[in-house]
Amino acid sequence: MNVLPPQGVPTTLRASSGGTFRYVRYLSPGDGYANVAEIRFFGAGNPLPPPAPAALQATHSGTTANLTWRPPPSGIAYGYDVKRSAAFGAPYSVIAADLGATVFQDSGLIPGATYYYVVSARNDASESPDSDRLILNPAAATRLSGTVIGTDGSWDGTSTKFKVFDNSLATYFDSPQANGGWAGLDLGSARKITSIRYSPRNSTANWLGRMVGGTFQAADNPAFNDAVTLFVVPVAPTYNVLTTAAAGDAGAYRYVRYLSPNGGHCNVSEVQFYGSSLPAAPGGVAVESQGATASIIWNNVAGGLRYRVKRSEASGGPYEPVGEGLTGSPFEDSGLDPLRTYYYVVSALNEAGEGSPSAEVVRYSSFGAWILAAGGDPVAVDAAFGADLDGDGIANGVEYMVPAGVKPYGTASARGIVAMIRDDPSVTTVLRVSEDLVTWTQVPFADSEDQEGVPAGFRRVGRMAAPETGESSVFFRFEFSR
Ligand SMILES: [Ca+2]
Ligand SMILES: [Ca+2]
Repeated sequence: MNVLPPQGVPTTLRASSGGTFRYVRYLSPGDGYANVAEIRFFGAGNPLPPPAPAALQATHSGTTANLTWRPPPSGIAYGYDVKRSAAFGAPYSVIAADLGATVFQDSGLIPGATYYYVVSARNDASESPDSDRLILNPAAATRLSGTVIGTDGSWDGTSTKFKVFDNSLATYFDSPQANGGWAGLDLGSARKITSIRYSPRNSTANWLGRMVGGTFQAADNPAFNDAVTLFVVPVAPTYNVLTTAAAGDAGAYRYVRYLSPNGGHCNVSEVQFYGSSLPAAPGGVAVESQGATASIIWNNVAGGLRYRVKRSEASGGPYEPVGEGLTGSPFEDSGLDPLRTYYYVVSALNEAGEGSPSAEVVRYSSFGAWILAAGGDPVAVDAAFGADLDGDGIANGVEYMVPAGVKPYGTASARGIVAMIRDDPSVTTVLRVSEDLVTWTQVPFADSEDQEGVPAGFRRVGRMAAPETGESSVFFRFEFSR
């Protein structure tokens, strides 16, 4: 050990030398009195991934932030990766890998800029999930205000719960009761808490321990029944500065508070809650498509920091994300099957999470696009492949597949049929032949050698055969199905 280990949780150390041994021990340093609460030795085998580190928090000043966290509450963790993002929704970068201690100083920051941090734990097996997210310098606009609620009165007649929210580190709450005191806010409506900042009673170090084990909570009722825990103060905090804590990923709640540990008299000089509401669904969503690509556009919404585009091949979903971390419209989707219909929705994200999806927009198949171009509604009954949108006696599918019709083709020695059909593999095309218009026999056909003048998306096909002996006339027909 070369750092002070945290109390109350196991610290895992990587064994430094190989070989096999029968005897193992812990040897105390000088003046250590062999003080240690518990030791466990682990041998060969593959440990499970550890749970995420806990209680990530930071103090910062100027260009430097000092991060601390707690080891995972169980499992084996040899090292820690610190990850940072300088923008909401941007990927995290590992800025420190395989740290042996639960502290890290990040320097070179832009003063006042917002940074996002998570920490993961490692062992020989794998990496833990990321810790709760720490937002350093949360945007001032996301600071929440509300009506102060909590334990009435004070020890000294002046240090009431209102001192917790008066923006002064010099004033603090000193509850008349040692246990169970609390101070909080009624936010007026449910908000998702994204960040917490706090500072202990600003006096001498004597009072700092009174916050250890104190809990930040959120609830949907002022009695805090069934409250959820956002953060537990892990160690005696530094005084005269605000510590920023990672808020647990809970839902949106109207009531938030700091609940004192027993014996703490709810001593705390200042608490700030930050949060957001989920962004609204984007409007103005539309899609333009050309072949295998589609361009999705939308209107950005207030409070939306990033956007997500999701796609499905069925109306109503389920949708899969295809565009992530987008800062705005448009998003270009590619690799599409031109003949398939795709359904898109767009949602906005911010620190509170993902807002409701937009109305669905449709990128039609080429047949659907043809119906649209013909003035029809692709989902209407008369737009079906076998229906007749314009009432001219020719089915939609036939008009779509052979817009120029079918031509007989004959010479002295051979006769047959030729047509320019759409190159749509979702449609099955069959050629049949009959002599009496009663019995129809399927016959093969082939691409013509002459493809000159055939527009993109079509091909010329046909069948040529010599007349059989005694044959008078012969009829051909193409059949299309999908
Ligand atoms: Ca204060
Ligand atoms: Ca028709």
